[in-house]
This record gives sequence, structure tokens and C-alpha cells, in this order.
Amino acid sequence: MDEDLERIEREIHLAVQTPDPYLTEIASHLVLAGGKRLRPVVAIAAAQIGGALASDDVVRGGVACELVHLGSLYHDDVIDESDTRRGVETVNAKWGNLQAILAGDFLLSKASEIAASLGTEVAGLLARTIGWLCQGEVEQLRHTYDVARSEESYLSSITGKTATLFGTAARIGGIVAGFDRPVIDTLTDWGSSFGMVFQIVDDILDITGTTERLGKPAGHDMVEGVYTLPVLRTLAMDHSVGDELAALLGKPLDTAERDKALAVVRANEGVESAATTARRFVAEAEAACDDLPPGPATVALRDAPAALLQSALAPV
Ligand code: GRG
Repeated sequence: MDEDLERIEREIHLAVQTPDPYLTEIASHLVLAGGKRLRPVVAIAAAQIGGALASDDVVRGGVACELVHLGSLYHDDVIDESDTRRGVETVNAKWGNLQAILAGDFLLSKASEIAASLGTEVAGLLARTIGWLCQGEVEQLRHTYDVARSEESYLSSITGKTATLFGTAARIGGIVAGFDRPVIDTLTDWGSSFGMVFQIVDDILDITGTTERLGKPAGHDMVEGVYTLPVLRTLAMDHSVGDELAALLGKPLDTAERDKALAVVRANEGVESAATTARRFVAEAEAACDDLPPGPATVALRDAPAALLQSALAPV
């Protein structure tokens, strides 16, 4: 895996080089700040279920997904007016919103160029995925500060903004590796289910995590008016718990209000209830693995979602 990570790094760094040192600096900013490179790792793992090593084209396909992820983060930080990400200043904070939008667009163009070099199917898939990300984000925006937000809205938003890109990364791994259609479809299902677990875990950690672990104080989503599954489940509770939380939310929060809202969610079953939903997606991802060829890569795909959820629920 270390070797695969090096291959990923080489391709990403190559993709963000431009003839203009100013644009290169801005486009490289978040790449240099780190990140887990999960989407290319997923593409590579998916391509390896047949037992062969991932080709350079598989790595490039995974990097195309990572560049879409990065581009979406550039834009997301503008939308949220965030000033830190991955422990460094955001592009919008350092250079300004216009630069962040344009550099984000540049990353999307690089992703599209790589995808096109892998064939029309991959190019079409990546283009559709960018659209799904935007749809998921718009669904989230539409319900900002909405204490009556439905679970349907939440699930539809995280499907679009997070799960589809993991599904696409796994699918591209399968397409570029040349697998049969049913295997490609199963890999896509695995990726989408894994992506749902990933986002629910992210949302649980925003409630339970420490500032040290998160790199920002917990409760950030509630402050921003994004009511995620643990919060929606708490809002739906009776015995006045839901009413108490609803009275706090529905508007921007100061630090004391945020801490109060966090205390209400933490003291009740919202997190455990969200984890139960995450377990349903873990089971879906595991079931998909029953239809994949047996081998070490399939075992890794089977184990990853439960391990991810467990890591979020374990005390630190
Ligand atoms: C321009 C493609 C594009 C989209 C515009 C702004 C937007 C619409 C979408 C943003 C979607 C978004 C921010 C989803 C959150 C995804 C998420 C869970 C990010 C964290 O991913 P990690 O943990 O991050 O993999 P690292 O830093 O490890 O890469």
C-alpha cells in the first residue's frame, strides 16, 4: 500500500503543475497540506479484487476522483467561509474567494482531462458525479437552519455530496481493470454504501469528537445550520428533548449555545441511533463483497466499513 500511496502522490502532484507558478501554488495548496487520499485508495483496492496489481491508468482514474474531491473542497470552503482545512489556511482565506473558485475549477478541469484519457465511459461517469455532488450540496443548502429537515433530505444530500464519489472511484477501478459488468456494478454498490458510512461517521464525529481529533471544535455543523443524522434523531425524540434542542437551533449559534446543543445531543440516543443507520450501510457494503471474487482485496473491502464505524464509536 505504501507503494500505491507513492504512485498516487506522484500523479496528483503532476496534475496540479501548470505553466503559471501562481496558479500552481494555489492549485497545490491543499494537496501539499495532506489528506488521506481515500478515493484513489478505493479505486486501487477495487481494481485489485482480481488479484492483479493496479495499472497506472487505475491510479490515474483514482486521482481524477481525488481532484474532484479537492475541487469540491475549494468551493465548499468558499461557501462556508472557512478559514482552515487540513490544519492550514484555506485558499479563500489566503488568496481570496475568486482565486479559490478558479483554482477549484482548474482542479475539476484536470480531473476531466484525466477521465477523458481513460475513455468516454469514465469521462461521462465523472461528469455525472460532479453533477451529483452539486445536487447533494444544493439539497443541504436548501435546508440550512431547518429544524424540520427530513431524514430523506439528509440521506439524499449525503448520497450526492459524498457517497456517489466513493461509488464512482470504485466503479472506475473496476472499469479500468476491465472487469465484467456485474462485478463493476457490485463494486459501485460497495463504494456507495461505504460512502454513506463514511459521511454518517463524519457527522457522528462532529458531535462526539474532541477539538484535537477534529482540528476544529465539535458542533461545527450545528453552528453552520447543517442538521445531520444524530441531530435529526435527537430533534425527533419525545420527553421534551426534541423541543429543547429545536428551541436552541434554527439560527446561528454562539459558543455557549453550541455547547448547550452539543450537551443535549450527547446526553441522548441520537448518536447511537445514527450509528444503527450506519450499520445498515455497513451490512450493505459487506453483502456486496459476497458477490466479488474472494481474495485479499475483497477482504479489505469487506472489513473497511465496519472498522471505520468502530473507530468513530471507540473512545479516544
Ligand atoms: C465543484 C465538484 C464541485 C462541487 C460543488 C461544494 C460542493 C459542490 C460539494 C462539497 C461536498 C463536500 C464538501 C462533501 C464533504 C465530503 C467529505 C466528507 C469530505 C472529507 O473527506 P476526507 O475525510 O478529507 O476524505 P481528506 O482531507 O482526508 O481528503
